[in-house]
Amino acid sequence: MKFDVLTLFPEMFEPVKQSILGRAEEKELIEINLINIRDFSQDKHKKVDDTPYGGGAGMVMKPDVVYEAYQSLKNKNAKVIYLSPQGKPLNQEKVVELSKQEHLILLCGHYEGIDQRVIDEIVDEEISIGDYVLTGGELPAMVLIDSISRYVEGVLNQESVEEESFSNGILEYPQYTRPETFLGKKVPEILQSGHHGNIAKWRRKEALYNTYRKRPDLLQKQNLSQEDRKILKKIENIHKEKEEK
Ligand code: 4H6
Repeated sequence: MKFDVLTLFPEMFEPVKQSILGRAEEKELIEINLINIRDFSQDKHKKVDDTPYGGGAGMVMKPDVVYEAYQSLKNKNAKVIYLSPQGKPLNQEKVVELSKQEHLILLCGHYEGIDQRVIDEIVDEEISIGDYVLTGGELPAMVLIDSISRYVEGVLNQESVEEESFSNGILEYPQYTRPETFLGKKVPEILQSGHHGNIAKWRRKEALYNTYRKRPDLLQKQNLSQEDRKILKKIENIHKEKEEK
């Protein structure tokens, strides 16, 4: 998977080029190509922004500079993604969909954003990582790179990727490791029983319970099995009983 990143702040990506993704890059499973948009300014002062037409606060990134940076890319067949608060909210389904691409171009805006004309010309998809405002599109681009890379074969143990939270649409079950007793609290006995069938059932119940308590909205979208519905009914009833007390 190749990422071309158009940004005014390439240094910000250094941490991502290390750790897990760094190793994946070493193995050449992932390539992060950073393009400094400022290198394409024709101006003697390397100016990349200007005041907004119509007035108002802040500055707007110049369309010509962004366009030249884009034109410098070798392969322009790839999807261009603009990270912006106006984009479609990112979710795991979108992450999985994008992970099937072999090449993505990520456009990071700064100041008040980028001149609309160049966006209309080069951008295929506008994505937001959530309903809040950041100073630039770099952190969202890193979020996208990190979340997509987990699905690139060989980057992670694919077994754990398939098992995890969200890939099946509900939250995960709780995890435990040694010591067996911590602050007087014992690990749930069933996890030491060695009975894989019972452990799987217990984990499914805990996952459904977690989702019911913390993200009931996720349950609405689910195609739950007959068995899951039964478990949820029980969870709901236990909850109601507690409220009545
Ligand atoms: C493009 C357009 C993404 C990029 C405007 C980017 C949040 C997200 C930015 C802006 C971002 C997100 C600049 C508009 C600062 C507000 C950079 N913020 N903004 N949620 N900021 O994915 O002012």
